[in-house]
Amino acid sequence: MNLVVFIGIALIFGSVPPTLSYGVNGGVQCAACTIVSGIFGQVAEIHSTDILNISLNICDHLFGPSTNNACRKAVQILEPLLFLLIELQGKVTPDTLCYALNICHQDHGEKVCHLFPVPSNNLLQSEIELVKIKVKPILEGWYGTDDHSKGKNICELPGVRDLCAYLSTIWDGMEPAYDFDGDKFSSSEKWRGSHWRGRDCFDVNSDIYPGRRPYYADVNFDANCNGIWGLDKEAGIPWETKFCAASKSRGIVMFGDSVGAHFHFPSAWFNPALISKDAIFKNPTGVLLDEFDWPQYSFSTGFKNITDPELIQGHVDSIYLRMRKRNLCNHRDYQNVCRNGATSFDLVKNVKNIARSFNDKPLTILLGVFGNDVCNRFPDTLKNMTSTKQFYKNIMQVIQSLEKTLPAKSHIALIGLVNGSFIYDTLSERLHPIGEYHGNVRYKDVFKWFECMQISPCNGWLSENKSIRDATTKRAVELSHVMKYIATSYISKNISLSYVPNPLTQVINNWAKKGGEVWQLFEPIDGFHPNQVAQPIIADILWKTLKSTAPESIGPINPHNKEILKMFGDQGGH
Ligand SMILES: *[C@@H]1O[C@H](CO)[C@@H](O)[C@H](O)[C@H]1NC(C)=O
Ligand SMILES: *[C@@H]1O[C@H](CO)[C@@H](O)[C@H](O)[C@H]1NC(C)=O
Ligand SMILES: *[C@@H]1O[C@H](CO)[C@@H](O)[C@H](O)[C@H]1NC(C)=O
Ligand SMILES: *[C@@H]1O[C@H](CO)[C@@H](O)[C@H](O)[C@H]1NC(C)=O
Ligand SMILES: *[C@@H]1O[C@H](CO)[C@@H](O)[C@H](O)[C@H]1NC(C)=O
Ligand SMILES: *[C@@H]1O[C@H](CO)[C@@H](O)[C@H](O)[C@H]1NC(C)=O
Ligand SMILES: [Ca+2]
Ligand SMILES: [Ca+2]
Repeated sequence: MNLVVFIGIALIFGSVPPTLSYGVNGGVQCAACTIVSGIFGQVAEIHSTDILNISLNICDHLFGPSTNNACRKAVQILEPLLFLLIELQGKVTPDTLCYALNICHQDHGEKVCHLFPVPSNNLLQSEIELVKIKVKPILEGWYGTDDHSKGKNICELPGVRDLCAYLSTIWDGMEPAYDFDGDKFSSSEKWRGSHWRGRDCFDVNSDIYPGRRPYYADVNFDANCNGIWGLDKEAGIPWETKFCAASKSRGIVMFGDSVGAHFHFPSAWFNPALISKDAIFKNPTGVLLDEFDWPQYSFSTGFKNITDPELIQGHVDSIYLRMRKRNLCNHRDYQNVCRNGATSFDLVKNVKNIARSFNDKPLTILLGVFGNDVCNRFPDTLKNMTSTKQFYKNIMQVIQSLEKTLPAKSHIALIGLVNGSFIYDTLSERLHPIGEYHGNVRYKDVFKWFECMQISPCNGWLSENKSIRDATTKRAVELSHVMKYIATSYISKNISLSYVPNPLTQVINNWAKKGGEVWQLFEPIDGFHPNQVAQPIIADILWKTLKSTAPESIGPINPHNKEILKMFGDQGGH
């Protein structure tokens, strides 16, 4: 089985904490089983004999070609299942298979959930009984002959256990895995490295990192990693002093959730016709290490041109790039401190992961939780949303802890929540990628199925019931008002605050005005994260807002940019 997809889906679209057991009727694991069987069933239709080879091949891309990597072991354990999948394809739906495996089941008092169409629940039941006979020997091979009727956790299987452990380790912290001096900046890209924060130009000295003030004017070395150092011997002035001292240079932080981190699940991995192609699995490890996030291409801290078109395509523009262009002294001074699924409660905990001390250069923080405070997976979704009172408390707590650590003249831009009404309206009747091959699964089917298993990334906005969707929008608007209220009423001695309405409404309107379709702006797999088409448009709108409402947040244009370019070239790159 394709464990990459398995685990990716297990995080249901970047909106939930990295845990593999929640929901009812089998929850996340049932979802993963059904989706993976769905995709691999389609692969089996196209290249039936190659399915094992394709899986092993994916493992080799993931862990390097060695005969006993954790993934290969897992595939070998799951191999009998792959052959069953080939045998059953076209005869029963993936739901049936996962029920027969008991990964999906019907908990007491819950409905039967299924993603793919079945004529009736009775038929589903009788098919399940038939397939159960076929999977019995497989289950006995895995768990022995004792009672395997209870739902077992796939991560308990011998070969699969290592893989699950590996993934939970890499998704544990928000600090770089490779950071030899402990300053939270890294010299490698992935695993919370320079894709997330400016590259550490000397990773064995914690006094050298992006965003600090120069050390003795950076005459002897580049203490702030902006590529500018040394002495203008003719004038007897350090270059850093000459070019940057009066420039009001500053850094940028994106602090928030999966939207800020730019969550993206490569849709080629959902495409049975492409899944056998080598190119699309060129770098799955990197995707995993970055938690399915692509901050290096995001509207906030993106800095890199896209070079993996099999996985993601489009143009990159960001607040960081524009601040850098405005003042080259800002080079590498960016941090993306976002986590998939973060709510305002998580911000209170995650704020300590922002690397900035009182003596560093001032910072502009874009603080935005786009929806997780109103999005939850519970049946009584409205009752489980963050209240305005609690939201106020959380955001104030974040601001107050930042005030204690941020350099003077820092700025916090509070970004309002998204109005998610558009999601259901634009997607519900469209085919979901998992259903494209057979034309049989629409987004509304996926939404309903998630709701049924209580694993929905957002019961409120993905509900069939319009009054629930409207109530969700209402709460989001109220929480945005809280942010606006804080930004306009809270007086701070040390920092300034501003409110930025969520840019997505304007992004959608501008796009529609130009004749675009709304769905073209969002990730096809999950339907609500802004995709790479939307990212540069968000950057543009956000930039214009910041420039007009809080010009101090972006700083002035540095008149020395041309000289810096001439003297220091690409300033060491990113
Ligand atoms: C699997 O791949 C190997 C090497 O690429 C090849 O020799 C073998 O024939 C393939 N097996 C199948 C069933 O396609
Ligand atoms: C990205 O591509 C554009 C256009 O090809 C080029 O002007 C720019 O320098 C590139 N940026 C980086 C960071 O490589
Ligand atoms: C959801 O709301 C219900 C009813 O108010 C409450 O009993 C339950 O604990 C809440 N669940 C969570 C996870 O907040
Ligand atoms: C503001 O900065 C000063 C140091 O200049 C610090 O002592 C003080 O705690 C800060 N104020 C607040 C409200 O945190
Ligand atoms: C939210 O967006 C919908 C369109 O998707 C619009 O009809 C509605 O008025 C908006 N609600 C608010 C409160 O802005
Ligand atoms: C929609 O939700 C509202 C509020 O929870 C409820 O009162 C109403 O009965 C629901 N409508 C339908 C058709 O289920
Ligand atoms: Ca470091
Ligand atoms: Ca420097």
